[in-house]
Amino acid sequence: MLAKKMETALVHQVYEEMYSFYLYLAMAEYGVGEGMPGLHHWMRNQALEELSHAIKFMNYIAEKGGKAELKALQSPPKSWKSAKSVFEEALKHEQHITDCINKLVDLAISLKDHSTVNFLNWFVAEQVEEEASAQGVIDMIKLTGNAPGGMFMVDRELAARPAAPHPLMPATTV
Ligand code: OFO
Repeated sequence: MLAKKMETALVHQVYEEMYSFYLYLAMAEYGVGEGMPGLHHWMRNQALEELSHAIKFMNYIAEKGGKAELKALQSPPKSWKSAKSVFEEALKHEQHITDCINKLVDLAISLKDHSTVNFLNWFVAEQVEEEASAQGVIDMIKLTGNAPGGMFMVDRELAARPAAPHPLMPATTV
């Protein structure tokens, strides 16, 4: 059983993960508009990962006897000035998510909720990867983006991202 404060904070994280899903879907649409199929593919797969994160939180809340009441999502931005600014915003967003996860861990520790600390540790590790992958694309754009055909090469790299696992697969844990 979760403390009410912990349950409310975890349910809010479902919102954060769903907004991440929505934000990355919007960024994928930027790729369609700019003729960058690789960026579209990369962001669609990132969005699917975020959906799987939301489901992971929902499953855990359910396992602990709680209920994730879903809130309305805020609209994501519609446009960016460049592919680089898309990934800079993605990195900023991931830093915000890292902060959210750290605050959840702090709360779970203060409540001596060991199972929630254990659950959240997966996300602590995941955030290192999430920030590094957005930073990696920014670095690649800085290195090659201004060269002739540079963005074409970047887009080809983005297209090589492996497909995300089915986002509803974690549902097997309930
Ligand atoms: Fe991007 O890691 Fe979840 O939100």
